[in-house]
Order: sequence, then C-alpha cells, then structure tokens
Amino acid sequence: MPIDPTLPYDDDNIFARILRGEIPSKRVYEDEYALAFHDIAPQAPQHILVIPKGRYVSWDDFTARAGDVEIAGFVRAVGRVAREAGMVTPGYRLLSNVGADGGQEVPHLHVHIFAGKPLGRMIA
Ligand code: IU
Repeated sequence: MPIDPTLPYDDDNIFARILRGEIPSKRVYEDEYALAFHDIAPQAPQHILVIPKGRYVSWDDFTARAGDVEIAGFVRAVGRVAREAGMVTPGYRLLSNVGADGGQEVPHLHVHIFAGKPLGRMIA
C-alpha cells in the first residue's frame, strides 16, 4: 500500500524497527549515517536497500531537514555499498520510490540497489 510521504515520520515503520535492531535484517554495511541490508524480497540477483539512520520519509524531507554532512554521508554510503558488493563493473541500478505515484511502501527514505544480471535500459 503506497504511503503519503507528507505524513509525519512513523517510528513504528519496518525500517525504523530494523534500525533499532527489533527486527533482524541481513546487514551488509553500516556507518554513522547509513545502514544497508538485503531486501527481503529480492527483485534481482543482488538487491540491497540503503537507508539513512535519521528519521526521514522521503528525499524532500531528507534534503529539507538533514545537514550537509548527513546528506553527504548517506550518498557516500550508497556508492560505497555498490563498490564493496562488486557491482561497479558490470554495473547496477539505483531506485528510490517516493510517495503514492512513486510506489513507496515503507515510509522511511531508502535507495534500492539492483545488480547481478543485465538490467536493460530503463528510464521510467
Ligand atoms: P518501496 O520502495 O517502499 O516500495 O520498497 C520497500 C522494499 O522494502 C521492498 O522491496 C520490500 O521487499 C522491502 N522490505 C524488506 O526488505 N523487509 C521488510 O521487512 C519489508 C519490506 I515489510
């Protein structure tokens, strides 16, 4: 069920609970700004989610409220996860669903990283 990203942050959303360690996840990377873990329902041979540690619903929420260091830390983590997972060659895809039309289901900002097979060319 797509969410409304303008609603206040829900501290009981599944990724908040994963961040607090209340729900297990297959973690692949963690630092001060980000956590990365395997998607529970992978849509590609490699499918990793990267989430900021802060309480942000969407990109507009994140870039409005987070500081530059926090934003840079999160974006750097996305690149680092892809590199450390061996995805840079032959390549990967980033995807971030936002809001109802974007198909966002979990109301905590996240970036999907897909890899492990030719993904084809996709614009939308
Ligand atoms: P979306 O961008 O909000 O539509 O994607 C949410 C993703 O979170 C989706 O790919 C789910 O498979 C994934 N996920 C998960 O990894 N672990 C969970 O416990 C739940 C969803 I719920």
